[in-house]
Amino acid sequence: MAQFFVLTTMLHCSSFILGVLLYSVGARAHDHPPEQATFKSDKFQESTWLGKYGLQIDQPFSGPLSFSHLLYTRCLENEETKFDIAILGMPFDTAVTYRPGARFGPYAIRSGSRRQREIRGYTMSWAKDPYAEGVKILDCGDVPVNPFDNALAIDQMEVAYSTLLRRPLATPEKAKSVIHPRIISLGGDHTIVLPILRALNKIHGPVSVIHFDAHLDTWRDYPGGVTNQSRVTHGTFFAIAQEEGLISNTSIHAGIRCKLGGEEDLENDKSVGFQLISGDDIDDLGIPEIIRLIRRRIGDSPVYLSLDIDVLDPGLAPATGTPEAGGWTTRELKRILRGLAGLNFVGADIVEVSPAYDNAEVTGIAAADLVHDFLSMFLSDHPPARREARVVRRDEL
Ligand SMILES: [Mn+2]
Repeated sequence: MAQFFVLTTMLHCSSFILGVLLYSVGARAHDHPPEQATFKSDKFQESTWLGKYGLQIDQPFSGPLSFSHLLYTRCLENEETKFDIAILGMPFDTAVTYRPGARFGPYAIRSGSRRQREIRGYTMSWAKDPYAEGVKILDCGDVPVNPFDNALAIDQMEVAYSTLLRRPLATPEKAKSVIHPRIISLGGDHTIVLPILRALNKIHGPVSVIHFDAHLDTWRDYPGGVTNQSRVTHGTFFAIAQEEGLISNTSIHAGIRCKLGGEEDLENDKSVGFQLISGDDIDDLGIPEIIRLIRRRIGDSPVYLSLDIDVLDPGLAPATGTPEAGGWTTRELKRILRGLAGLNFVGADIVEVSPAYDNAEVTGIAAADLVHDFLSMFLSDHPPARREARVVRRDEL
């Protein structure tokens, strides 16, 4: 008992001493005035925000959400709005075979782009800043797709795309051979490409397709589908596009690795007009050969690029509807995209980003970065020269 008394007295004493110490530290801090910012010139004596700080850009982590902080414009309704390249969201996800949620893809890609902005768009890999080329790039908002009626939603997407495609260019003098605005669509599940191809067909006729994906997306039908509308899915839209004469027979897939019904799926795929580069080909052929094969297949024809985020390994892009193990890395894909610059691109998309399955925005950030690559690719006449490695010499260490 005596020992207990001694112990508690000691504890009381030590907490008293600690309290006194803390109080004196606090009192000393209050002896000094609060820290004052020091300014470079007298002009910062004003008391209003604008007088003192003037116009400031939003921080990367603040402000309304638009792609790379571009002006968010409702281009479909503002009929006078002109642009050369439009970012357009298509939040449609009601034709998927597995995990839904890609309706939040445009939101996730815009959110993943928050550290990107017009004043900081230069990349060493492209040796280019797409925002410094004198062309007008706008975030044109989202198509207000109906979430209950797929036929209606698909018509809305086609009409929206056609509407923007028919706008005159904002800076035709910069456009070289491009006559119509180019649209980068943010999906949405992959079905959005059917209305896009329908709209493109009215302007360009049949186009070739470069298709990055883990899956073929050329099924003729989905098992159990007994109505015409049930044929229209994110796994069948290319077959429907081919039947409608929207795509030429010089298209190509890259990154394919999904399980198939058998060899007959590959035969059918060929009949839809696609050559195939598999996921494994990145090891067996290498990136330069993959680029060469794609360029040889496409030639000078008008080409549409469709990028399903599931071409990436699920470890690097987990937030997608139908993930497949063993995919490409983001870096590999970016290098292939650089090799495609100079082809006759009429449009591009990035689809199947489904952020409910994301971790730390990994997928949204990767997708936003790929959209930045699309912009550089659209605005480059040829692939960038490989940058010489910057070797750090011993005497520089
Ligand atoms: Mn797909």
